[in-house]
Parts: sequence; C-alpha cells; structure tokens
Amino acid sequence: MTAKERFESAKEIYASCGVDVETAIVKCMEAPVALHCWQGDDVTGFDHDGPLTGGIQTTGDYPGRAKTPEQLMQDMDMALRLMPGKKKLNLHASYAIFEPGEFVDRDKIEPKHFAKWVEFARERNMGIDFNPTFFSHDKVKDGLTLSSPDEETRKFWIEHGKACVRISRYFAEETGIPCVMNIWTGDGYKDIPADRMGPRMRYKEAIEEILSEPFDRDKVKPCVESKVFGIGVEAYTVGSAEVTLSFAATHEGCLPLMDNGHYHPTEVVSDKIPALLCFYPEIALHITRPIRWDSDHVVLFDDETREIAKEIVRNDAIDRVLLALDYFDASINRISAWVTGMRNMQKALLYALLSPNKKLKELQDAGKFTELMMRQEEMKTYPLGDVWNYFCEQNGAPVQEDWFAQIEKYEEEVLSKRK
Ligand SMILES: [Mn+2]
Repeated sequence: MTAKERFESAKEIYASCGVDVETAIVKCMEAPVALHCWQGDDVTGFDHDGPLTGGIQTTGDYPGRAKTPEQLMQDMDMALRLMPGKKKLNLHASYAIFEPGEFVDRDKIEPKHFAKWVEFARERNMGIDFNPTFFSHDKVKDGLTLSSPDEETRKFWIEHGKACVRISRYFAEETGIPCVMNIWTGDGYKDIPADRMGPRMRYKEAIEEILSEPFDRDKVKPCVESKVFGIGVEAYTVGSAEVTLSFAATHEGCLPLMDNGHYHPTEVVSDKIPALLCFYPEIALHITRPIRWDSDHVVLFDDETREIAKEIVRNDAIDRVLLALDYFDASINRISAWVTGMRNMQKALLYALLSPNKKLKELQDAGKFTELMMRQEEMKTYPLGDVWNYFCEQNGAPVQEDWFAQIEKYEEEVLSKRK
C-alpha cells in the first residue's frame, strides 16, 4: 500500500465513527505552536556570562550547543524544516543581538536589538512571542526581581518589563501577527517567609506598572505565568497560581499562562484548561514534561499531552488557547529535542481532532459511561499514523522517522565541528 492508499483507508475508518479527517487536517495546519529558542542553547542567551538562575536548571552536556545568534538561527532553521504545521518563534529578552562592541543592560534594550530575529521570522512567515528575562542576571537581588523590597532593584526590572512591551509591539507591527508577551519570574524564598503578602503586593504593582506602557490589545497579549516552586525557592513563590490567576482576572487584556511543569505533580493542566475557558476569552499554555518536578523534559506523545490537546480541541478553543513549547534538555541532540517535542504537540492536536468529540460528549450526558469508556479506549488504536504521515507530507515535512537521518547528518557536518 502506498502512503496515499493508507491515508484513504484511514479516512474511511475514521468516517465510520463520524470523524471527518480532511477537516481535522485543515484545523491542525492552522493551529500555531510557538517554538522556544532556548532549547537550542540551554537557556544561555547572548547578554550575560553568568550561570542560569531563577530556580531552573539544564542538565547534560551534549556537544554542539549553539553559542552565537548565527548558530542558533541555523539550528532552529534545521529544526523548523523537520516539523509540519504552523509555527511561531518564541524569544526571551536575553537573546538580544548586539553589534560588535555594543552592550546595553536589560532595562535599556530596544527593538533594534531584535531586528535580526524579525528578519528571521519574516522570511519564514512566523509571528514572534516574547518573554522578559527576569533571571540569570546580577540585578536579581536575594532571589527577587519585581517583588524585591529594594526600590532600585524593582525599578530596574519594571523598566525591563516596559522595554519588553515596546519590543513586543515592534514584533507585532513588523510581522503583522499578535505577540504574546509572557511575564514569569522565579521570585521566591528558600525557607519559610515572615511576610507572604508584602512581596505579592509589590509584584502586583510592578506588573501593573509594566502594563502601563501603552500597547494595542489586539497586537500585544500580555500573560502572567505562575509557578509552585523552583530550585532554591522551595518554600514560597511570589507568583503562585492564585496570584497570577487573580491578576489576569482583574486586569483587562492580561491572560493567565499555565505551564504544565509548574504545579504539584498530581495536578493536571488538562483539567485546568476548561476551568479557565469558562471565564477567560483567551488563555496561554507552556507545554513541557515534568518528571517529579519542573524538570523540563522533551514533550512526548504521552497521556497528559494528548489530554491537553483534547481539552483544547473538544472545547472548540484552538483560537482561544495560545500554545508554546517550554522545555530544555542538554543531554541529547538539541535539534532532535526541538523536533520531537514540536511533532508530538502537533500529533497530539491531530489525535484530538480525530476524535468523535461530539458523540463522546453525548454519551457522557446520556449517562452511558460503559460505552464512553469503550469508545475512548478504541480510539487509541485507530490509524492515526497514516493520517499523521499524510499531514507531514502535505506540509512538506518528513514522514515517520525519516527526519532523523537529517539530524545525524547535521550533527556530523555542523554540530560536531563546533568548539
Ligand atoms: Mn514556562
């Protein structure tokens, strides 16, 4: 059987349970997923020499890490060629590109420091999402940035946030695609604080100041991302789930962002998606894979990734849920890590789109839980692979494992030669 014949056969099989494969493919093609630049260089960036801080950690020392903007773009380009579907570029402020001999601190960065990224994105028809970088910097004082009791420290980081709003505006204008600007800090305490509310009030006011920088709500979409704990901030985080959710709920135009590595290990973001969709016009997600903690492993085609995709699709919310990847693994080929995670996210979306969602909801409402279980389980072995291969082909991306030969070739010819 040819790939086309396999696809035609799969189409019939899905049609027998009421799923229109062609519609699923079109919808999957239109769902943008933001590709995070920081997988390519272990969250190092180009604006500092110090260690990674903020309670996050990369582990591993696989050879060939991108060390310059040119290398990072070259690697990203390689990865992008091996992924089907619509992508956005996701940047951190620490990836500012300076001219030789030039340097400005984070409170002074300007759109021009991201002009090369705009060029990169435009040539590839991608929008750009953005993140102020509130970590890995000597102005993080006692583990705090926006919530610091020290006014000078707070002011520096507020100015950084405002500079990032201006840069986000520039991205949206230059690409014609809205820019999602996500605010996350690692602010918190290692041990039991004496004052939990004070830092949170300062955090609230600081974010309000950042968002007082003017922007058009159709072009810049600010988000606040929560976290339960980080390395070195085990006892308390300022931007907890309650803080960010309440902030977004009470500030017009600000969206909540959920990172599925940022909750207690038994909590699932898939269940939180429909909860928030009841109240917010739009929400944002960071897709990662936590193992026992916020370990940021590569996204797999696992139960929770599929469940997240199902909640987005069956609530008809592809347009309302802004998707981005956020993980970093330095122990394996970094480009392969990018490609594996992106393909799995897209595969999960396709899987969800190939589910008879309406029928399954009807079974639930009719109290037919025996049949509901049977059908949900049977769907798992429907011929997703045949549709996925066709989807990749339609998007000019390699099918099945065919992409890996290109990774190996690139590793031999490019990565292994890097010092
Ligand atoms: Mn995140």
